[in-house]
Amino acid sequence: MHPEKIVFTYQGDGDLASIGAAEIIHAANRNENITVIFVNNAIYGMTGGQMAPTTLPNQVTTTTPLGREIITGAPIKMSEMIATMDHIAYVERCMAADGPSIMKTKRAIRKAFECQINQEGFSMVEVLSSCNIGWKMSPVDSLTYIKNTMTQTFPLGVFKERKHETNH
Ligand SMILES: Cc1ncc(C[n+]2csc(CCOP(=O)(O)OP(=O)(O)O)c2C)c(N)n1
Repeated sequence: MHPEKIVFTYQGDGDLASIGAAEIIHAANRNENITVIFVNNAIYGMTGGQMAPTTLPNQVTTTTPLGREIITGAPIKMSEMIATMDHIAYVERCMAADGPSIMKTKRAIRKAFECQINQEGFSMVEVLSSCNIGWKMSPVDSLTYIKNTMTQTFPLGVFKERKHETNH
């Protein structure tokens, strides 16, 4: 409707990987020239800490009090899945766990917006993030959990970077 506008979404994992999973996959597949910031804290935080599709195996949530079992599915790796779409611009997974990782995340988000400004198409930055209340951990422990535990299931890195091409 307004191709001159800068458009971004800011979505949790409950939203992006579950409630809005169909929408994100087709927006990416259409190579919409938008930027998605995907805040993955592995639970539905706002509604009380229920299991999300990204919840880690054996992770305790309010709906998996004994830990997530495989019968409920394995953690969905949205960045890897979306990066299979060859024509999109950029997908990176970062974390917000300490000063350096936050600065790296900032650079990734900047790059994602530059893709959009340069009309290169769909860009997404996944940010592994804490929810210390939902995780029932101290804030400091939850940052350690991101670094040592979440990254085992959700490795950091660039999954898609299409250079020097324009989409439109
Ligand atoms: C279609 C729809 N279903 C249910 C809800 C209710 N709801 C609001 S926030 C939320 C949880 C969101 O979790 P997540 O996206 O992981 O974000 P977080 O709160 O963890 O940052 C839900 C289920 C909603 N807003 N829209």
